[in-house]
Amino acid sequence: MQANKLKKSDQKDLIFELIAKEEQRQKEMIGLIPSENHSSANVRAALGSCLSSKYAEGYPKRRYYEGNQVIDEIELEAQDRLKKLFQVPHVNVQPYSGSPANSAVEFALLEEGDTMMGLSLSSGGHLTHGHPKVTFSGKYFHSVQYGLDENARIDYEQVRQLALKHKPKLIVAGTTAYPFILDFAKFAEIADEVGAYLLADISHITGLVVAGEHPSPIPYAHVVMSTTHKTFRGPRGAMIMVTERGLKKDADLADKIDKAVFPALQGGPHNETTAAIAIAALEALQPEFKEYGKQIRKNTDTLANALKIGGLKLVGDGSENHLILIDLTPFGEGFGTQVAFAMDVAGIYANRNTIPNEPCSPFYPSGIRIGTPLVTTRGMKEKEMKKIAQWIVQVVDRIKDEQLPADKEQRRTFLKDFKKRIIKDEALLKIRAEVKEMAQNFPLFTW
Ligand code: DSN
Repeated sequence: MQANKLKKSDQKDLIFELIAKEEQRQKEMIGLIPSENHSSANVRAALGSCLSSKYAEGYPKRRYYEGNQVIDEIELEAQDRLKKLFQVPHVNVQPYSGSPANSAVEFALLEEGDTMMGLSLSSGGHLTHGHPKVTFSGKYFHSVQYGLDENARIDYEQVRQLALKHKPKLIVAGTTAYPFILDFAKFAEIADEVGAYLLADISHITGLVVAGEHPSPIPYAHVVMSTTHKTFRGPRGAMIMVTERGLKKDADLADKIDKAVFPALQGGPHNETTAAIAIAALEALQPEFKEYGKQIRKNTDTLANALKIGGLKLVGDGSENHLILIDLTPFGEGFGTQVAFAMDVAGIYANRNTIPNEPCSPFYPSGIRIGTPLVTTRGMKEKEMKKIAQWIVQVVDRIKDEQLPADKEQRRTFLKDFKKRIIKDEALLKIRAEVKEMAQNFPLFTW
């Protein structure tokens, strides 16, 4: 009980010690999770501000609480900056994060039982894009999932055939583990052919779109949704944009989206996040942001090539965005868990991930998902990417004999024992020391 009492100064609270510990971890390690990013001091200052003390249910000038004069100005400014950045007529900045935002779009556009289409999770899609049985989108709607062709690219002919057959009301073009460019024009052509709405979920690639390093969905999609904390480099949050094309298809579209976010699915917006999104939008409007996007692409290509030179196989043989999927099947099926854990011991954190046509299982996947948004924000360039690739190759080589037992019952015991042993592995700890030495030279956020 004593330990739970507030100390004289909040600064001595254990939680602050843990925050400092996490900051140190981030500084000493190399983050390759493609959906994470470091944000600026200004973004973080807004998140820790008095704005979180205020309720503001409703929209600017139409609130259900008094005292929102300043909050209104902040939300309108956030909307204006994003409208300018993306050249769209309508933006909603209130969704709490990506999944609530996608749920809101689906709730706005579909009735229970209506058909929607999205990329399957195992092909690099997202849970909220209609993953069957366990998700809102898969349970309440009739979900049809499309997949990839033999080159690990979206199979647009399959998308078209499925759309013609099932006549979806909504087609989602969006990914979470897909290393290639999305052809929004092709998606729009298919959506138009069957009269569907097209939702582009650009959460992973927003920063690249802003920087001109990925084609923009704005001329093609009716609704564009994105989280704000990935390549966009803002706070944890999301935005839903309605395009001119969307308003042409459905004059009430903006109103439907707003009503789905509030009051249908959410209560009071997180004003501190709204302010931080506005700050991130201003940062993204600066010419330096384009340099950031360019460097992400250079870093990803360099990392991908160096991994291939080191003997690793990549899904689709490379990357056209910020993300790389390493296919570990040449070493053995279901090797992703061991590699992700060993990389973490060596100071490099990433995701274990399924690969297309996963031969093992989502619990024991055969791939690793990595990306360069975090390291690029830290100011790392091609030289560092080559070094990181070498370390990853060394880690894989070090543990290549640590294969999952064929017997499913024995897998859990094997992994428990593997983790216990590998956390003390001298070769991996030596890499960790080298990683720390390099990482410490790079602040978390450089401009
Ligand atoms: N969790 C996000 C990602 O890692 O891609 C998707 O929601």
